[in-house]
Amino acid sequence: MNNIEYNKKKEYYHSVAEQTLDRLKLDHKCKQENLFSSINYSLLAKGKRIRPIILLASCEMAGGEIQDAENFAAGLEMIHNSSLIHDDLPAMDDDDLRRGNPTNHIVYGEATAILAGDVLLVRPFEVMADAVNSKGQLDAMKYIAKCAGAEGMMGGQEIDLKCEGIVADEETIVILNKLKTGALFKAAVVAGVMIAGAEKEKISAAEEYGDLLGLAFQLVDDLLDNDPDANTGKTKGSDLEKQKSTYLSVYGEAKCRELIDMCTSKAKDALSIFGEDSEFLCMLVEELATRVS
Ligand code: GRG
Repeated sequence: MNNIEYNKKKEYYHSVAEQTLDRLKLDHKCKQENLFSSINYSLLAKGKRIRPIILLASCEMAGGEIQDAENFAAGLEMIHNSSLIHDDLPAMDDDDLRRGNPTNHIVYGEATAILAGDVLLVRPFEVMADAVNSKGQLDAMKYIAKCAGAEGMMGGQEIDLKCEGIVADEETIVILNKLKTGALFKAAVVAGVMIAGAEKEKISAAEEYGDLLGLAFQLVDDLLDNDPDANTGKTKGSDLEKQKSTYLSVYGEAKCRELIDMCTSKAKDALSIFGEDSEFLCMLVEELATRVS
């Protein structure tokens, strides 16, 4: 697959994600329209949509049909958006800029932002349940729930909050990032292959790729948070200001870059069981390693 074919494919997955989010959005006239508006303010803002892109690509890589994965891809993006809204709240990271826009609670107030985040956590299970037609899809829904919950992203956030203002050790930093950021990436790849009905070895390969991609993604994120030229759409240097231990503070820039290369190469190896069908996800992990936003 050359770069033009890769970009075309990525644009296709991106448009499927956007169309599905649009199809599933809540925007009818009712008394709680303000809540719908708050939800759509965050959900329909320009995100990179990496998690749904990965889920759709992973389903195709394992021989599945895109239509069977659409609601799961959109559901996962909703959960991601729920976590961003809650993460930005004063009780958590207290940020006022997200995707280049004022954060949800700045525009709609804290109480409505909490509700918008709550809806974006339950609505996914409604839209995924609507689409369940196979054991693989049911397994995917359960896997996504586990990765989002206390043993996944939310558990990682709890560790992160406890680490504010202290110098965390390397083991803690690795676990917190594996859960907080890595779990939803792993959910994306694994749910995709489950929906396709893949066997155990392929699910294990997807888990390995997801863990490595998540690690590489967070390493890059920590570098970008500290790079004045990077376009992150967030307030720069907030980790430093909140005295958070990050990969950058623990390893330094040179080792972070070394680890990004190593994770990228191992992630590609992990997908060898899928042969040529893994080309898109191999190119994606490479692109994410060199991203600037
Ligand atoms: C209520 C679901 C829920 C969660 C509560 C707040 C929280 C627990 C977890 C926070 C998890 C979090 C914000 C992790 C950071 C993950 C991360 C690297 C986000 C940035 O992802 P991108 O770059 O963002 O894909 P875009 O804007 O492109 O979607």
